[in-house]
Amino acid sequence: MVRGTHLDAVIVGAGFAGLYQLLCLRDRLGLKAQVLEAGGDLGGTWYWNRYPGARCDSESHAYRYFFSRELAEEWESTERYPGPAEIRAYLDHVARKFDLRRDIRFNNRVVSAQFDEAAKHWRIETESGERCTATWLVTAVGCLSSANVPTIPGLDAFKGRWYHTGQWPHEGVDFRGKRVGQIGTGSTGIQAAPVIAETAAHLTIFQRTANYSVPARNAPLAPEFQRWTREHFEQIREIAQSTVNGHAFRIEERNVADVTPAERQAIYEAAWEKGGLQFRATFKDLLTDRAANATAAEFLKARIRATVKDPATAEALADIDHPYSAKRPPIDTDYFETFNRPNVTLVNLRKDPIERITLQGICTRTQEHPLDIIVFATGFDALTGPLLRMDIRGRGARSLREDWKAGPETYLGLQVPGYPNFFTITGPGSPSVLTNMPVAIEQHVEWITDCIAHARRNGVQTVEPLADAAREWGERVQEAARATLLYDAKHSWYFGANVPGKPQVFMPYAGGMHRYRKICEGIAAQGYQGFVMARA
Ligand code: NA7
Repeated sequence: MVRGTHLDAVIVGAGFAGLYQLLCLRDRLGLKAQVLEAGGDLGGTWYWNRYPGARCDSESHAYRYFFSRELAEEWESTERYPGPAEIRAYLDHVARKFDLRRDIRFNNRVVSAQFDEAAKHWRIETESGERCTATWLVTAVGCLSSANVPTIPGLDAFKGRWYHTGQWPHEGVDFRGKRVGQIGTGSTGIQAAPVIAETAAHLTIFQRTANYSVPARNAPLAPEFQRWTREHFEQIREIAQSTVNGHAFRIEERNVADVTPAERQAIYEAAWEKGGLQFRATFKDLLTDRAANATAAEFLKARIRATVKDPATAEALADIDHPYSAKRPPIDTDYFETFNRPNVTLVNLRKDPIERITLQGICTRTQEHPLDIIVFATGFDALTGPLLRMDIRGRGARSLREDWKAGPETYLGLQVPGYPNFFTITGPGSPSVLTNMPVAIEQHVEWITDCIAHARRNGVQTVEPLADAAREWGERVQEAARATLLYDAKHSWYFGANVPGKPQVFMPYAGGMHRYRKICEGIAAQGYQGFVMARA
């Protein structure tokens, strides 16, 4: 239930971003604020993503809030990478500690928000028809929360069950004795397949784009490491807040060409043994120099060939068409080993594309694959999807869906021209998905909080960016991407390429979290340059 008719602030979403934004606006600024959340409980991404094998790719000691040392001392992570249940428990702990639940309304999906120019506030409506108004509207809807179920003819008539990994049933899915088809081999599919294969009668994996993966090497955390992370809270925070990606490890200063081939091989082997996203931090030019990147790519392809016993399957898995890390690099637990199981088959969609779904299964060009269950590990309508699912209207009832037809236009990924008092936490145009998310979230939440505090102190009624500032920022976002190999993988979801009809624009800011943080700080210090702060 939406309480009251007018609020100072409405925050949409109760994940990492929404909780911290509520805490900042309510307890630090004293605002009457409320969170509206579509799900039945806290968690955001982790409320919905409960598929088999789901686990965060960021390490536990970095995938957390850094605003409170006390909080860090109270919370004990149990594994190297947190799973969805542990993340939800952590957020529940945060909500209890700061008494946040009393201002969160669950099962309230926001469907529309319109800026009322005369009253200078937002009119917000939920799916059930509840209405409220708010001076400030902050979206904390996540970047990967709008499921992408591809339109494949025949799905409606499929006699079996089908699921999208991002909308997984809370009671789980029983794969025992079932013939399962999994479409998608991104981070999610790579996590899910080994676990599904353990119980399914047969698992057929439909691969469109072959992918690199590095072992995650998840394990219970040793008490000494847990103690170390508590004792080194400030150092870990300092690293996480000053690195390119917001992780608690630094990218090595060396280039690939600085070492001999033998040294390079030893470095890659050590990183492989260590496991995780740190593999891409072994050399500083991996994402900027094609030849450098090719050495990592070859190392990883050789690992696939050495692991997968069937040569044709190994070749299909190693036939990767983009530089390492140019698409989001997955980490895994026994993914390639899974293809050595007798109950697992790979279908290479590049050679044998899906034509339709039949009553009994999936029909590719050459054959029908009979299935009881189809798992869509097909990703998300990333970054813009969760925002555009709502009908957001700014000045003159202009529509965000219309304004972003050719791609998102934001200033710093924080605000949109023509949409006053509207802030987008980790919105398109900010580092967002290229980072360890909680670090990017904290930076945005604190910046937004300071901006609102500044506006209130100065009698400012509306804050919105200049159109020119947004246009120039958009150019900087493209420029930053072009300086990296991320720009080479035109078929990645960073460009929106996974959703048919979506404009092909590189969406996140690839210039680095450390640089972005300084840009935002500088803009605020110069009196919010590029923003219009209107008093009337
Ligand atoms: P991703 O990374 O978008 O992966 C989705 C996968 O599904 C990928 O292999 C896609 O192939 C495949 N896909 C998507 N649509 C289709 C169709 N129509 N047919 C066949 N295959 C398809 O999503 P994830 O959920 O794995 O990961 C999202 C993020 O969550 C991840 O990056 C982390 O940040 C956490 P494609 O590569 O597009 O050819």
